[in-house]
Amino acid sequence: MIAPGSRALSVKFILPALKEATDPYWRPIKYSLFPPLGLATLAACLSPDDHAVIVDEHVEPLTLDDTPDIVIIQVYITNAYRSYRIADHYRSRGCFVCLGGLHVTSLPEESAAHADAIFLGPGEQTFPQFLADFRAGTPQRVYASTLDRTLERIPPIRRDLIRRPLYLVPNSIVVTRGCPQHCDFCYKDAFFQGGRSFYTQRVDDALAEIDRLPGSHLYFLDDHLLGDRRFAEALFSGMKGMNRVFQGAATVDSVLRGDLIERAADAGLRSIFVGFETLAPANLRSSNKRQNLGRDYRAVTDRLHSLGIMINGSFVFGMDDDGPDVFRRTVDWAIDNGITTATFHIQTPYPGTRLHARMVREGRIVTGDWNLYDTRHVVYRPAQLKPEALKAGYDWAYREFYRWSSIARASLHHGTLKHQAKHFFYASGWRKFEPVWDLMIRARQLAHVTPLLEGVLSRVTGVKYQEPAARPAPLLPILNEPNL
Ligand code: B12
Ligand code: SF4
Repeated sequence: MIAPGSRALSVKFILPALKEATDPYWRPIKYSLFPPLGLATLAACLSPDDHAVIVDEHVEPLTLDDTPDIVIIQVYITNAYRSYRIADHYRSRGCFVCLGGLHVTSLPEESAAHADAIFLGPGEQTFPQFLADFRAGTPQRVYASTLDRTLERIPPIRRDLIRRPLYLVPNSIVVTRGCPQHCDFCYKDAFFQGGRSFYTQRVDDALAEIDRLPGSHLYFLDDHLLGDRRFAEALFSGMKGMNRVFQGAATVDSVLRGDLIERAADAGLRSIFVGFETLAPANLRSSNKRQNLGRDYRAVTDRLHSLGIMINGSFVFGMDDDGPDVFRRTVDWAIDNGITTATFHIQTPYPGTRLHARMVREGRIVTGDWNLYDTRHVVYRPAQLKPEALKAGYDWAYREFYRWSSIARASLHHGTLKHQAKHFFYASGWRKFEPVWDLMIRARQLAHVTPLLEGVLSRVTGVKYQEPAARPAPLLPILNEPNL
């Protein structure tokens, strides 16, 4: 191993690609969407003299014949095996290898066998500590993020290390960490164990970060952009006049509560990822998705449509209350309610989650092959469905939702021609023109798509948000529902 000291370090940050790069489900466009923000966040902790490079194997080749002082690898469950092979390779070349991320936090012992140091939880506090230890010649084997988690006073993310032309959405951004909810199937509680599990940047820092991003389009990758009302209100108020259009994610209840969603729309929110997950209350109860219980999903879609916000609905198949009719019911509901794009998942018990612990207790996990934990394969025994029926129903749901006739039917849900056209082009562009996307990616022409995307995300309603005192009447009766 190279002896550490006070000299400048060479550090290679790697996001390994998954095995599915070679399988029929591989969709280059999905993996050319967002740059590796987590790694760019860590790179900001280096000294100005250090030399850093970020390689995202989803969009560029990874060369393995170098010998940096430190190799940092981000491990998701579906790239875990590839991550370990790369880690073993660099360790055999004498490099110091650090593994971190969601999968390492879930299964530290498995990962530790391939690393000189492992990192559990978010890295904003542990990585600088490691760098100091490494320079002092005393790196530890395990760094666990627990107390004093914060996004305050962290240096600006190293966007200069991101090769923007390789991504459709180079302006992705995260201004919070975690989520205030506790769904049993979610990675969140395990990853943030032992400390705060939902916290935000300072609003000024978030606005400064937005200001540094060129163009007008932004994609917030936060788990729940509306999770902290005060933060979100201040953020949206600061964004007014910045001439941005943006996309983000939030929960069903947060869309219905108060007037945050109007403020978001007014600041430029044009499309939102919403975790509907299931239409069955029993499933919501058994997965502790309490924030969705008793909520009127239709009111959510109506409210978002009235504000001209497109909806990417997330739905999970194979929960214990799901029978053979779940696929047709869910797809029909999504189309009938004008959902713009849908993300379907086969329920996947991630190690570290309460769902996984329950499935293990009940003896229902059928494979520990992490490559299959991609929400497209059945890795457990469903309660009511045969595994083949679950897989077939999932495939059917995607085909059915994205048929031309279904896209047209869902588009017609909207009142104006402009709104209908926007729905139609966005939904079909995302799913129906894959060969064109592939060509653009290969020709490194993704930057030319951004203006198109910004055009599609332009405002379709004339509704402008007004502060409550200036507002003559509620925009929709539902907004003033007292118990929401
Ligand atoms: C953007 C995103 C994607 C992008 C990935 C883009 C990219 N280049 O990273 C795309 C669309 C490709 C994607 C695909 C998938 N995703 Co995804 N994705 C996300 C999302 C929404 C945001 C990631 C992000 O940028 N976070 C913000 C940054 C700042 O945090 P971070 O990346 O975690 O990095 C921090 C720490 O992890 C840590 N860290 C990470 N690595 C290391 C290494 C070291 C050494 C150290 C010190 C620290 C450290 O420090 C960083 C700063 O705190 C997350 C949800 C989430 N909120 O994280 C899901 C998420 C990561 N995805 C998930 C899944 C399941 C998938 C898919 C399998 C889903 C599917 N059916 O397609 C695929 C496969 C992905 C793969 N590569 O294997 C799950 C992962 C579950 C798990 N246990 O692994 C998540 C958590 C969503 C969820 N709620 O379930 N995804
Ligand atoms: S609301 Fe979403 S991000 Fe939050 S705990 Fe539930 S699944 Fe996870």
